[in-house]
Amino acid sequence: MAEDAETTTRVRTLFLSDMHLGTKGCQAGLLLDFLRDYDADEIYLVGDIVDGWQLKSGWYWPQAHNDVVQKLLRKVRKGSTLVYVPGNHDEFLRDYIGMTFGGIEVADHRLHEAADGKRYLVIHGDQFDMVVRHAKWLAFLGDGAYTFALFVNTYVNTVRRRLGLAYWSLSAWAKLKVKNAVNFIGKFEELLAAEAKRVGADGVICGHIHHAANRQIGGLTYLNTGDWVESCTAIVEHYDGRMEVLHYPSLLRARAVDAGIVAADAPLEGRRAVA
Ligand SMILES: [Mn+2]
Repeated sequence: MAEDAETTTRVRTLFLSDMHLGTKGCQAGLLLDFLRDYDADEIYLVGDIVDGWQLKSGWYWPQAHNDVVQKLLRKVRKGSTLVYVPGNHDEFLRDYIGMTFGGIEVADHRLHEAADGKRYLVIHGDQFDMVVRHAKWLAFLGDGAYTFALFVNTYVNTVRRRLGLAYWSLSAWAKLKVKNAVNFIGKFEELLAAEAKRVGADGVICGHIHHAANRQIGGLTYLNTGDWVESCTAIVEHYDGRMEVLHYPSLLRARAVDAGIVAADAPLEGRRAVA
């Protein structure tokens, strides 16, 4: 029933990130429903789709997580283009950048041209963790230090992976420093917008910090896909090039209210968890 053309919304592009499949936090049920509701010509998986770090410390792979993968593969078979931009939790895929598997392309980042001609840098965003944390020092040390921090960030994560250490998470770290979390998110957003400008794009579409957004920063469009652990959000590009952040629990509630199933002031579906 959910596959009916009537109930499926088709969009030009769908951007999803931070599903963290392979962890108990992943809201695979809601994600499956979302994937039944939306179809796209092109799908970008913007990193942290499968949580390789978590799977290494104990296998957790329920049927629903399999279903999500099957659902995505099915969309590819039916003609959707799929680009997988790995993040830090699925960085094992970074060894396969530039390769294509069964119609799925693995890319470190990508310039996406929207229907209105706007160009967006699509990147997970963890590459900037080190810069966010040491912003003051780097500003003091200058341009070379910035490039060096980007390099060190990648190197440190690779070494941690080889040593079998747990991943280091910017969002978890920022949340511990609650007072500063807003500053860190702001800094992350500014840096990603600056990177888009540096590569000559009009905006950036990233994930990583589990904080969906659609805002203008210094004349650039900053879009964040959010996640499927806490907020259950995605970005869609409509056929006119308009970008929209979808908060799926809100969409479900609006539908239920329309159908008279739920009162307008009922709480949102989906639980809150700590990433
Ligand atoms: Mn990440």
